[in-house]
Amino acid sequence: MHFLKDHGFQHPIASEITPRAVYQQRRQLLQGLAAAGALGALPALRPAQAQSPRPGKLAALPGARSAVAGAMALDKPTPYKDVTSYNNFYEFGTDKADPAKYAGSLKTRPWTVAVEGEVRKPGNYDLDTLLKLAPMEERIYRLRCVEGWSMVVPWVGWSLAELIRKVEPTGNAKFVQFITLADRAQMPGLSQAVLDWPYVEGLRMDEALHPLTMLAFGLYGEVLPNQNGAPVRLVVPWKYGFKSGKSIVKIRFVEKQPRTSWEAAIPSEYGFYSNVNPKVDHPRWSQATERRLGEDGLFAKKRPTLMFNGYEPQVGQLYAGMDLKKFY
Ligand SMILES: Nc1nc2c(c(=O)[nH]1)N[C@H]1C(S)=C(S)[C@@H](COP(=O)(O)O)O[C@H]1N2
Ligand SMILES: [Mo]
Repeated sequence: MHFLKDHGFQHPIASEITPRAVYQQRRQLLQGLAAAGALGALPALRPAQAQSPRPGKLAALPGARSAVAGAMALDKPTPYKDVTSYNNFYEFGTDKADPAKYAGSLKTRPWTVAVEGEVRKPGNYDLDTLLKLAPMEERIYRLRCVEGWSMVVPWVGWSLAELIRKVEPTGNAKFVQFITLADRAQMPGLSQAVLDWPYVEGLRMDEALHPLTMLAFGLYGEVLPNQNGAPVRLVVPWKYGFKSGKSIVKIRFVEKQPRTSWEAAIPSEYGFYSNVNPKVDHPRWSQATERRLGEDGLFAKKRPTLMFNGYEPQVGQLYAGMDLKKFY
């Protein structure tokens, strides 16, 4: 859906690259929509299907207004088509094309996220409450998969810290666990014993509270397509993609470092931290370079991978003094 094509809006700044200019234009429009009070006027969610229309607009303020302004990726956003057709979402199959093909069966409403564990205000948050919990921001982040490919995504959401502060963690809350949906009726991939379902991930408390860490509800100014983790997913841009759990149903605050699904499956390959690090190779893949979806050829790994995926100025301090080879 290219709603910008028809609305007749003239962008005041001439830009060198057409897709970027179009995109900037869209951002300005979104800004206008948000200012005009369109925020919250979400259309009904529809299941995502390959070739089907996109799920509908999701207005957001540009993240440039927020505390994370300096971290915004200047890279050209990866085309919507690539972002939504080349996915890892093993609950729908292990082929990159499977999630777009099969995630249409995911029912994203009603949806609640349970918040439990070491918090003073545990409870169930329904999707509508979450959508209004904090102002929606658009943030363009790089996403680097441990398999050696990457993309640049304009996410829509807000800092996870907004929710964390509201639920008032106790002094015992040292880690946060993210539990995602595991429903055999909706997720054909669950019949394969690839991982111990549900898919669970975790962050250290300071990582979870970091302003870059976000709960995302949309991308490209629209509601998240199911294959990207609808209706709500985590985005942790300085860590390998698998730390960013999709279709989250539970957030649990705990005292001890929780075991993640990937750690449980292959502990020698997947650590708890999994910070993007070009100097620490995965046993099966070099992490020095990466292939950018939509730019590099299918197998060419042309780009040097950046320390902490380029977010070292923002997050490096979290790991000061830590041996990143040991804590991979
Ligand atoms: N529930 C769940 N979340 C998941 C995964 C998954 O298989 N199941 N795959 C992860 C991996 S390996 C990556 S790289 C990212 C991919 O997100 P994207 O498809 O939106 O690019 O989602 C992560 N979150
Ligand atoms: Mo990944």
